Amino acid sequence: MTGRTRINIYNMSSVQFEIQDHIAFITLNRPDKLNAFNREMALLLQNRLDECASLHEVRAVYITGAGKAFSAGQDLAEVTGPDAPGMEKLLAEHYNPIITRIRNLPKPVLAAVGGVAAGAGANIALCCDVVVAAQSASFIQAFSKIGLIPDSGGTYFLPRLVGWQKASAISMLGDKVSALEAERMGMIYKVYENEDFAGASRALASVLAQLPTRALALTKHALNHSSTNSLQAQLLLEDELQQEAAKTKDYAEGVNAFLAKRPAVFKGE
Ligand code: T3D
Repeated sequence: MTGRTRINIYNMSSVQFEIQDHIAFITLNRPDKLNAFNREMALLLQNRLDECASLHEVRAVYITGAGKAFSAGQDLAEVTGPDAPGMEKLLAEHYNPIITRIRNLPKPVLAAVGGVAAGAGANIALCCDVVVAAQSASFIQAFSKIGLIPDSGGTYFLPRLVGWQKASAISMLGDKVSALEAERMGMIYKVYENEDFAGASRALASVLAQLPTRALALTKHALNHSSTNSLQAQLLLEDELQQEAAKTKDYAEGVNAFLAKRPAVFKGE
């Protein structure tokens, strides 16, 4: 399969999926509900993330939302009534598996937040490896407004991203944090002007897709352990992972390209 190959699958579905130039584009697609998660969407997203993990041609994942939102979190119309799944099921079967899949996916995952990201929608974005936003986007820990606590890793990622005090206040007050403020406090990587957002975020995904994929996966693995390991344990882990990175073809290519004073061409091998 060539790098230019485009695969369009499931494009009428609540989770659109296509692969182009080694990037898997995942679009949360319930725009009339601000891409709020119902059960179907939560399970489909898990399936698509599994495909991203298993397909060799995928070297970066780009998650965004259709229309004016990234995602408004749980579809609140689905949490009441006799057929409501119940909180235990929502976390165990919907959100926790999504967060776990994104963190364990051995490829970089970029969240492109073009509008509001609220509740679980915000925390799914914030658990990604690189988070960028349009200037008009915002992040809301909406949970306290409806009597819940931040889930989907919110209490894990937020204090690590922005520090305890900001995390605590944002979580309790449910503030609407603008994209620029989110960037300033280290919650996200970068903000683009609205008119540049789609092109610039896709270009960034393209950069990620051309980097040495296995080294990025090992970097992700190391970072996943960094906040719970002691320094000694982390040094040992780096040692182990660096030895693995040094066995890749991309490492040989990187060194050869440097010495030959030419750009490296990485293949993710
Ligand atoms: O039991 C559990 O809940 C467990 C779940 C845990 C995980 C969670 O994610 S909890 C947090 C759930 N999310 C929220 O509480 C956010 C609710 N939404 C909002 O606060 C606002 O919609 C926003 C701040 C996100 C955006 O405001 P705005 O003014 O831009 O849009 P809007 O007019 O409020 O919403 C537009 C439409 O989307 C509207 O539908 P309508 O009236 O045009 O037919 C609105 O009802 C719908 N919508 C927005 N968010 C949700 C939703 N529908 C269902 N569920 C939503 N979360």
